[in-house]
Amino acid sequence: VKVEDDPLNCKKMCAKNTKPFTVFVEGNIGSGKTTFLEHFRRFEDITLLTEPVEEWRNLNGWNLLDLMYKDPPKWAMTFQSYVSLTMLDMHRRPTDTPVKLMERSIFSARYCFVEHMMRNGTLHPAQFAVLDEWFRFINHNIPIAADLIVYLKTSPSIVHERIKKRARSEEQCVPLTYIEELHKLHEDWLINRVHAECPAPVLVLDADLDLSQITEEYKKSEHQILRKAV
Ligand code: DGT
Repeated sequence: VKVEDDPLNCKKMCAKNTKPFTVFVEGNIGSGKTTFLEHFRRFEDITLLTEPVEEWRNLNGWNLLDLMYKDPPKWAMTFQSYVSLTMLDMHRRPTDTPVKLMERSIFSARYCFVEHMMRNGTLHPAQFAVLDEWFRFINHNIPIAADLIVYLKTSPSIVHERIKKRARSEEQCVPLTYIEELHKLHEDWLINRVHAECPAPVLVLDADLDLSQITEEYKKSEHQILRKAV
């Protein structure tokens, strides 16, 4: 894809952005990303952007997340297209605080979820190629700020239990093998660095701990995140 100018007008959109210190919170399904974000709600001067799962569950009345789990070959492409759009919206959203905390990113969508769907054949190679071209186009032409990644590292068996307990209706049939494969893809991206690209330094936290102990673990990241907020 060759881009001459600034077709998406992102320079103008950027001018409104205050360039906050931007943190992506990453980790397997059920690793506690939302809980981590909630931990920072008590502090001032931080914008929290939780993942748009509710938008994925209701696009003009359609539950894309459910359609994707029920018939992956038919709906994966549609679902991932919409995930990319909603993620890009979060990346581009201007803030008036010095710190912005985001649940996931366009990078985990590509390197974990789309990668998985490509490897297991859920996405046809042609569908994968289109999603990958969109990702490259966005990545090269739209500024996506990233200053730190907090990786909530977990054991697949522990998050699998949590997913069963929280009983989100769409996730009832999620097998342990899927969680193990997603775990490996997060590790490859954030720890083993198999993709050329990791957009920011990675802080790894032990997110296996249960709720009574996890606050102490979350506090380990406060220094790096909050010093930008003062
Ligand atoms: P948490 O707070 O760590 O428990 O986070 P979750 O599990 O609410 O959020 P997440 O992003 O790990 O999973 C959201 C659901 O969407 C989950 O069923 C997996 C599914 N999913 C499929 N493809 C994608 C994708 O590209 N991105 C994300 N974020 N989720 C996807």
